[in-house]
Amino acid sequence: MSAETQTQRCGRFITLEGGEGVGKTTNVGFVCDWLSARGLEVVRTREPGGTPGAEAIRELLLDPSRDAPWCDDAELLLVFAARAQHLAEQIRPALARGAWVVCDRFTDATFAYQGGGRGVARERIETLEQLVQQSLQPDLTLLLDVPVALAAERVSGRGAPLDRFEQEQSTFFESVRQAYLERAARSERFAVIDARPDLETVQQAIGDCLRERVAAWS
Ligand code: T5A
Repeated sequence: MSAETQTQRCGRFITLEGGEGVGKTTNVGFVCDWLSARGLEVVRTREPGGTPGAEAIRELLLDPSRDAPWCDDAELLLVFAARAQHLAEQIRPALARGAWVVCDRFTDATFAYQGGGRGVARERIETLEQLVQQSLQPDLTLLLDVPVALAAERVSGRGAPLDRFEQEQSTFFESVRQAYLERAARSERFAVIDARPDLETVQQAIGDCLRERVAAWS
């Protein structure tokens, strides 16, 4: 753990990541329930969003009815503007008081979507990551991995209107998936969960992973 994390916070920070429709939102609930059942204070949140200001930026980012698309740098800056507010108002205070924060997406999504998907250089993202987060990183990132075609079936199965990202082509989502998997291969912070099977099997795997990691932290 970094010097900052040792001295300025005592809660744990868990993120769930993956492409569209892999089951993050469904399983954030499972992780929160798992931790709450062990008597921990849990804060459930998401990105982009998590605070009123960051949720307003989320609307700007996801709105499919915009006449002109955001340029890549504007999209990147909006993502980090939302994150700065979220960290200041929600995540850092929660961690400082000892709560466990469970977040549906965080900066790995920026490396996957803006980096892998849009082609923004990794160094540009890292510069903003350093500016906004300093040394703060998740303690554990559950990467839910599903082939793009299966994830698309799950998204369309929900029958909800598609947001601006969900309207991208499958090549975009293949690049996003690849970027996530490459990132996960480079860091022990990640646990890659095969999210293809039925929900019960996926949640068994997530529970096993949580048991192992939480035991290692105590
Ligand atoms: N973004 C975000 C960036 O570009 N950069 C960033 O830095 C950040 C933080 C946010 C968008 O913003 C972009 C990425 C995103 O496009 P979002 O709402 O957080 O949007 O992300 P989505 O992926 O769009 O969220 P979804 O709700 O669409 O997908 P989930 O949460 O992965 O999937 P979920 O849980 O809703 O499940 C989808 C369906 O599948 C079923 C569920 O019941 C549901 O119907 N399901 C399963 N069915 C069978 N078997 C299983 N194992 C199943 N698991 C779930």
